[in-house]
Amino acid sequence: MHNHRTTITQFIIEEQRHIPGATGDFTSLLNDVVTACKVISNLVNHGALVGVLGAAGSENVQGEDQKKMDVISNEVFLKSNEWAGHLAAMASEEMEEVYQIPSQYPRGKYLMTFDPLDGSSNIDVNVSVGTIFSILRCKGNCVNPSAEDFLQRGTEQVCAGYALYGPSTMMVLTTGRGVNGFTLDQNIGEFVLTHPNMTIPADTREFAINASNMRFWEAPVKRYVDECLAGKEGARGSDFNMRWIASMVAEVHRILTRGGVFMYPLDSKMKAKGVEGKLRLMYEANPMGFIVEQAGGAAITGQHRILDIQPSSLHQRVPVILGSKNEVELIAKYHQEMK
Ligand code: AHM
Ligand code: MG
Repeated sequence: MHNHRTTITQFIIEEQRHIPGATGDFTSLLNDVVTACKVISNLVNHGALVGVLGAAGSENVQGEDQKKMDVISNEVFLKSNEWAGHLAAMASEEMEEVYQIPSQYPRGKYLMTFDPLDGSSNIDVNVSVGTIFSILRCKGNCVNPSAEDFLQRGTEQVCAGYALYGPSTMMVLTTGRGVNGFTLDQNIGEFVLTHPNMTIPADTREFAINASNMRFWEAPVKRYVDECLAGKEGARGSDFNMRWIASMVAEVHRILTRGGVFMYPLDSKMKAKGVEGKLRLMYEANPMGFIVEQAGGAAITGQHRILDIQPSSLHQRVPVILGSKNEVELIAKYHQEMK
């Protein structure tokens, strides 16, 4: 007999049946997000063949050099999601201001934030990159929402997800009822449920941090990493492994698959510049925090749970420490003890 596989569309429609009063709007919005990710996946996959590698020659709002694919992916996401009438507005890592839905289209009841191509420094060297998105309800002015309308805590997210453009293209999603992973079957052009109910093991012996910043780290992070590096002979009594891909999506995906801890902590170099972290709250830390918690892990700044932060601006940065629960709790304890 033919082996039926659940497509992402079927999965989302079945999920929607659990949401009282759902109208189908959300299902349709997610379908448009999925389409955008398939388009980006196709472009990333063809790389130099379609002329999308290299620098765009511009800077984004954060003063970072944009890659051609940063600009193209942003455009793909906007165009795929602006027309259907599900969104009141969008906000992206690549745009300083809120993106208003063009006047010829109806406005909807959701807000979406996204990082169209996370880890884009990896694109030219053919290493995994991804797309991250977070969906919120529009609670205030849904005609021309302002940045303030987006400033909701991570606990308010209706849905968060990422697409990973790696050896396979995958989509990982949560609507607050666990985490599920889908793999793109290029032959039929559909994401298929391959990783139901993803969970993060509570314990791990693997950590990820950019060690070139070691001399700037604060004491609790330095203590944690020193103890990992000391291995069997040290305080932890166990050898640890280390990874750093410089693509948060790939990093989080590894942690969802086999456990681990990811850290981009606050350091003295950032403090001297008056910045609060490297990663952005609204379209990196919150969606990833939601996914990680839904998979049984934890996500903190060091001092606080990420999802509890009351955002103060659209492009706010925060320190991020996430992954296997027991390790994240240990790092939180070091922050408490060394206050
Ligand atoms: P981006 O959104 O501009 O690509 O930056 C975010 C990325 C994360 O994916 C990754 O964890 C981090 O920046 C890597 O930073 P570094 O280059 O300092 O190692
Ligand atoms: Mg990013």
